[in-house]
Amino acid sequence: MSIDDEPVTTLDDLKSDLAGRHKWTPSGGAAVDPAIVDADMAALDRDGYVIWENLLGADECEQIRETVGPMLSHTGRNSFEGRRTQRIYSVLSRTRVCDRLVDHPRVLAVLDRLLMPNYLLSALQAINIQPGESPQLPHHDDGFYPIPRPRDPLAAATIWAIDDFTADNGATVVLPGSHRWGRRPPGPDDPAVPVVMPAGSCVLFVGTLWHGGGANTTADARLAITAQYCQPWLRPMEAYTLSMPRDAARTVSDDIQRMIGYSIHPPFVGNVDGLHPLRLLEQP
Ligand SMILES: O=C(O)CCC(=O)C(=O)O
Repeated sequence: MSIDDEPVTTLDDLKSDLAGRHKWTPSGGAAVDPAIVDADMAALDRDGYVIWENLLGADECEQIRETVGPMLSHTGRNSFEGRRTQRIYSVLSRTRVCDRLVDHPRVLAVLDRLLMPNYLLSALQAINIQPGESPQLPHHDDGFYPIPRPRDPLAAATIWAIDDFTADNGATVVLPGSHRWGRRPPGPDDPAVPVVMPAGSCVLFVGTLWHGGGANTTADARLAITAQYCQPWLRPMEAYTLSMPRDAARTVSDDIQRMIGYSIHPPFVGNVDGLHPLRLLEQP
């Protein structure tokens, strides 16, 4: 390109991809049949959530359980984390075994429509709800961004069942349609539905949907992996560019690199010293 080729003549031009070496590329979600994504989006629009059964095989759930299980230790520090719930934060910086959940094509295909290009991974946690746990306080996941409702979601979450989710072992409880509510919290008359699904299944819901972990009145724990995603112009909950060593960041997929901050929200958000952050991964 010659120095006289001017790519920016209006402010709208600043919203385009100005990167030279590291242009935006389609996500792995592009491989999903658009008719399937249309149906997922219709469910999200109507209910605020969509359930996909059996996306993982029993062997994949077992591999996750074997890897994550030994990392589970202390229980929550308050009733929101869950006094009888074990959590592992920043799973992405500890193991590669959940990567296939984070960049699963069905998930990315929906996020590609729901959020802006270069959306970010906000959190990747394991949540093990133990016997005796009480229901978690209902909440919506983008509630800590101080932008009043009703509004479009600023984020989305997946919860992957590694154990079967049943009505009494702590299955996530959702309030269908609550993503459209204004400022009001749930009341006793609002229908709440446990997300009953077999191990290997996933529920994806928008950041405005009211939900919470369920009570576990059984004798067995309920293990789940949750990945949360947010708009590329928001601060994610977990700071992966701090927690993931660069050598580890080099080993993850292009989609995950993009989602952990090796990407730009045009024109400048996320730059490193004026350059695209992927240049850091090119350096030895
Ligand atoms: O574990 C669950 O089913 C839901 C947990 C949750 O919503 C949360 O901790 O924010």
